[in-house]
Amino acid sequence: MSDERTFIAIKPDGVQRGLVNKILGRFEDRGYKLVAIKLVQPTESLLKEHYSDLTSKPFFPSLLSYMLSGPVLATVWEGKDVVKQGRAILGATNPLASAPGTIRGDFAIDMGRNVCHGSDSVESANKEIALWFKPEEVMSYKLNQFGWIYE
Ligand code: YYY
Ligand code: MG
Repeated sequence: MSDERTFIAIKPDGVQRGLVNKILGRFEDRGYKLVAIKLVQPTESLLKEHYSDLTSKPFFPSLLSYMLSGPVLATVWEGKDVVKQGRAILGATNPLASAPGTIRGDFAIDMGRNVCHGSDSVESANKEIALWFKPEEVMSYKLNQFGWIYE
């Protein structure tokens, strides 16, 4: 199915470092369809919901202050297998373990400055999209290139 969706965010360091165009470009170049985009200054309550599985981890306080440190570019991308492929485009959580050619492997060193977020399953993508976007902010439209990307 080519209508799978994922939530991809450029974290405050990615925005500050001017990496927005490069990160969005990798998804565009691959053929994925951008269906929602906005700059958000996240609140603590939004982040606690977003990272609800991590709130008891020792690194959570530093993750929270990192994510609160500036605007985040929130996006939703649509296309075949986009959740798994999106994670592959971003690279491993720890940039030192990320392959060159991935976003984190090309643009990051420390785990607490890994520049981007991607949903880890279709289920978490649905949860995250609903958390960061209102339904009317997520567009439905036909990509003109569709037939040149999908057989
Ligand atoms: O989904 P992903 O971002 O790749 O990793 P998660 O395990 O969901 O952790 C979220 C976020 O927390 C990660 O991007 C960096 C940070 N983090 C950390 O600072 N130290 C860890 N040991 C694990 C995660
Ligand atoms: Mg995660």
